[in-house]
Amino acid sequence: MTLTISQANPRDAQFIAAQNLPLRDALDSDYHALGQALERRGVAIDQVTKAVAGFSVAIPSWGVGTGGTRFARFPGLGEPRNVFEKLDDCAVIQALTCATRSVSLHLPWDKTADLSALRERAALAGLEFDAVNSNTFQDQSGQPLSYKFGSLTHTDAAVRAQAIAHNLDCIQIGVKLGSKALTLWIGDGANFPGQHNLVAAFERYLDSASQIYAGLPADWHLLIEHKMYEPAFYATVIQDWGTSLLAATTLGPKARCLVDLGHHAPNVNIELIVARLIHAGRLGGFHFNDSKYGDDDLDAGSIDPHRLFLVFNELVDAEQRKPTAPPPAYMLDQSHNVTDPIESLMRSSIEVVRAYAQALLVDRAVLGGYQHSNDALMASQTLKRAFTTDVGPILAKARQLNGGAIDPIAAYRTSGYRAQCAVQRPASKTSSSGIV
Ligand code: RM4
Ligand code: MN
Ligand code: MN
Repeated sequence: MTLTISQANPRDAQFIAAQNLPLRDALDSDYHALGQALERRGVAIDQVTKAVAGFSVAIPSWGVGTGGTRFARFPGLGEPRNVFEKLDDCAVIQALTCATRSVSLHLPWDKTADLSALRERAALAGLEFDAVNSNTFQDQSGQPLSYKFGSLTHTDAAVRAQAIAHNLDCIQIGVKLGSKALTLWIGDGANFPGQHNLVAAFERYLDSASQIYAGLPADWHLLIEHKMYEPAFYATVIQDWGTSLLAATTLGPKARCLVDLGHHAPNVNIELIVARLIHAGRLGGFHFNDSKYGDDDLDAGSIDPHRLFLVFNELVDAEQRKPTAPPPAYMLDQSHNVTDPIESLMRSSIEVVRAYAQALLVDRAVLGGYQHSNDALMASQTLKRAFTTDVGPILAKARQLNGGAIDPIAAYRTSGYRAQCAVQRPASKTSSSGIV
């Protein structure tokens, strides 16, 4: 890819308006045509656009750096070198897409001595802080005890105490930033049969997690994230939604389950898991990404957009049945190894919003009728009709109404932001960017 050398600020309202100008008329006519088609289906397009314009998915701070695999990482140009620069990149994504109003931090990757400056920088960019993520899946330099054989479930109480203290620290930092949740994902598990006592390891988890739970402020949630395998290859302690739900119900009402789309066995019906967690009143959050084989962390909607739609179909169904229930925390969780992370995050947020918009188009009264009369074909057709509707004009109109770009990726490329970063942010060997 060649980089455009230009000095435009992609966050500047005038720059965005100038990019939108040549696209405006075509959008208006596409939007009008879609509005007419939807009207024939009894749907008022402006209502859908309004809901879409209010939707937001958080950006993972670790997503703006280039990711890698366990084989290699190929750093990108102008990567953010600290949390402030990560926020700057998030601000660009938000300015152009207007669908990413918050950032999810990972600690200690995003550690800074000046939390009030960080909060101020975020406020200036119109960004808030979503859930904070703790990290006890790797050792940090200078850390007294190692997590090689686990953290919250380690056999040594001193290691568990160190991991608990880190999580309590994360809560304190999150409080100062205005976060309302701690996401707990641990890599703990066994590589070989016999390595762990499977029952005892889970009991140690519950004991440690309850000490973290006790440190939660009254208006906070603990989001428990499960993952089937990796880094442990035989028996991960919090491996599936059943264990996650068991932990949440044992810990108390502030504990909820977080579903990362990449953390399941192949062919698992994720929308069914979503439905069960909604039933239990314990669906606390989402990490969106896409995958073909495992925890691939590919761009949301890039492999299986239909699954994303089916997940949103459950979420919208729940939202409409119980409008007072707080929605789960929506976050992206991806690793961008071969693309410009800003571009991947922009298109991923757009794909998440697309699935939401498609789910809003499902005629739920009609669907309920077909379900009741056991008309399997027409029930599934009702979903398909919503999924196959091109909601692109609604998404673009919502962005435009919010002051964003009709075509965010084109505007971003025209701005030359990445080339500007390449000059301003010379590569540093100690960069904490990305997942390796
Ligand atoms: C894990 C999991 C967590 C994320 C880390 C970096 O696989 O998805 O949410 O914090 O990766
Ligand atoms: Mn995740
Ligand atoms: Mn993951």
